[in-house]
Amino acid sequence: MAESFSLQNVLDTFKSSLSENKEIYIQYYIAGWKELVSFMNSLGTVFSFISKDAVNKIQILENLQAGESGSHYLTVQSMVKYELENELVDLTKRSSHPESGCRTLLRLHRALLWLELFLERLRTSTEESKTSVMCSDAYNESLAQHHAWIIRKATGVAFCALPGRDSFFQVMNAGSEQEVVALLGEALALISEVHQITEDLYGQNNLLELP
Ligand code: 1Q0
Repeated sequence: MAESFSLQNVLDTFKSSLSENKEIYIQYYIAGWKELVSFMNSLGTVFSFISKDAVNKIQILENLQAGESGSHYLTVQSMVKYELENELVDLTKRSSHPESGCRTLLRLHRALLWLELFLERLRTSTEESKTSVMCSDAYNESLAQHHAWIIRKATGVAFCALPGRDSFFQVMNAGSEQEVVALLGEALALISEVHQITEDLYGQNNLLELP
């Protein structure tokens, strides 16, 4: 990434991920996550276990896109159709397709809900609000239910190492507090649209609990 992190970049990449007919381009969806991961890496090594997993999932999707069947991995919609029609998804327990695109993207999709809840808390926060609390509240409402105890524990420790609200507002690189809040609103509308489209698609295909 050439230029430094900004919320605008994240917003722009997720914007590019939405096609005219509301399909989601995997390439830009992944690019959005890459932006977020690079930001997380700048927070310190306490977060390495999280970014390693995110990078691993991004890599799995990139490999699928670069592979022989890459053309089927253009959008989330085409991926779901292709993998289901060709029985490339482990539906009840991990066996012959432990790293399907569908189950891999589902993990990022669940994390996107965390991001949505966290950014909404940041947007409506006051100077006294603690990022660690906002972060763990958002986590408990989303990802935590999918994580084993040991991961929840490690995640809790990492949250305590988060910088304060001021640094978050600065790092978003969007100007004054009011400008950040406005941009957060814009980003949230988009992130929640992308999340909802994926949620509906996965729900219709019974993919929301993939092992
Ligand atoms: C800045 C704070 C970062 C907090 C991130 C919260 C998410 C916690 C996730 C903990 C993941 C623990 C590592 C392993 C988990 C896996 O077991 C799990 C399931 O996968 P599997 O293969 O075992 O079934 N994996 C996941 O749930 C995927 C987790 C992906 C997390 C991606 C997080 C990317 C973080 C981005 C930083 C966002 C900064 C937001 C503020 C930006 C301001 C514009």
